Amino acid sequence: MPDTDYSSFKKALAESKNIVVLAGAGFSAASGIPTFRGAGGFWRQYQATDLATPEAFQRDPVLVWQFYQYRRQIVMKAEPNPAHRIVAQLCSSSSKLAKIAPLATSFRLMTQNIDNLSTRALPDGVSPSALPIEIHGNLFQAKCTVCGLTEENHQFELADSWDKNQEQEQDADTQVKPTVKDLPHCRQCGGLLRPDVVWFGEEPHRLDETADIITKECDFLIVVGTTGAVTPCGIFPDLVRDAGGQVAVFNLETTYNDRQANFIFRGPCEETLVEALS
Ligand code: BJW
Ligand code: ZN
Repeated sequence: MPDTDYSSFKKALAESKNIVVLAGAGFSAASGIPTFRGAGGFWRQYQATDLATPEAFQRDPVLVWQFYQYRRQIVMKAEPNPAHRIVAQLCSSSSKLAKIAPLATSFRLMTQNIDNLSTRALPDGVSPSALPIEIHGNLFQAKCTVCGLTEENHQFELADSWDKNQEQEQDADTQVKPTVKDLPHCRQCGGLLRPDVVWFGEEPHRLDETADIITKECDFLIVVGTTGAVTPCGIFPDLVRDAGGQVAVFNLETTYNDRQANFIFRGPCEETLVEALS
C-alpha cells in the first residue's frame, strides 16, 4: 500500500540525491489553465485528432492555430500558482533545496505543459539548469514547416480567436474565418510556421536527455497533476522504480501511475505539494 503520510515522504526525500518533478496539466489547473481529459478538459468537447496531430494541421492549419491562439490568450492572463512557485524555488535555490533534501545534488522539473508558467515562476537570471525541460514544447515558440527554423512567437494576428469562432459556427454569415495567409510565416524562407508543440505521433523534445535523467540519475520522482495516459511520460514512473528509485504521486484523482507509487497524496497539488515540499 502506498504511504500517504507527509512525514514519511519528507524523510524519504531527505535521503534522495537526484529529484525530478514530472508535471502535467493539473499542475497549472489552479492558474485557470484548462486540462485535457478531466471535467471541462479540451478533449471532452473537441477531438484531439482534430487539433493536436500533424494530420490535423495539414488538414486545417487555421483551426489549429486558432486553438493555440486561444490558449495563448488564456495563458497570458494567468499567473503561476503556489505549486509552480514552490517547485521554482527548489529548482533555483540550492540553500532552499538543502533544507528539505540535504544530500540532493539536483532538483529538476520536467513538464508536459506548454504554458510557460513554470519559467515565469522562476526568479530573473537563473542558471539554465534551473529551467524546466518542456517535453511537449512551448506555446510561445513556433517552428517553420519548411526550413525548421524555431523562434519565439507571440503573434496575435488572427482575425478571431478559436472559442469565438466556435460560437459563431451557427451563424456563418457573421463569421470572419481567417485564411492561411493570415497565419504566421517564416522570416527566413516564407514557409508556414506551426506551434512548436509535440503532437500525437511526434517525438517529444529532449527525449534522449530526459530518458538519461530518468533511467540513470533520478532516485526520487514526484509526479504531479498528470493522468499518466500519454507516453513517454506515462512510463517514467515504471523506469524510476525499475532502477530502484521511489515515486510519489500528487493528484486529485487516481492515475495510471498509482500502481508504481510509494507515496500518494490525493488533493489539489497547489496545496498538497506545498505542504510536502515546505
Ligand atoms: C490535478 C489538479 C490539481 C487536475 N491538483 N491534480 C496510438 C496511436 C498513435 C499514437 C499512440 C497510440 N498509442 C500510444 C501512442 C503514443 C502517444 C500516446 O501516448 N497516446 C495515448 C493517448 C494512447 N504518445 C505520443 O504520440 C507521444 N510521442 C511519442 O510517444 O513519441 C515516440 C517517438 C519516439 C522517437 C521518435 C518518434 C516518436 C507524443 C504525445 C504528445 C501529447 N501531446 C499533448 C498536446 C501537447 C500540446 C498541447 O498542449 O496542445 O500533450 S496531448 C495532451 O496530453 C498534452 C498533455 O501534455 C498530455 C498529458 O496530459 P495530462 O498532463 O495527463 O493532462 P490531463 O488533462 O489528461 O489530466 C490532468 C490530470 O491532472 C488529471 O489526472 C487530474 O486528476 C489532475 N488534476 N487538477 C492535482 N489541482
Ligand atoms: Zn523557414
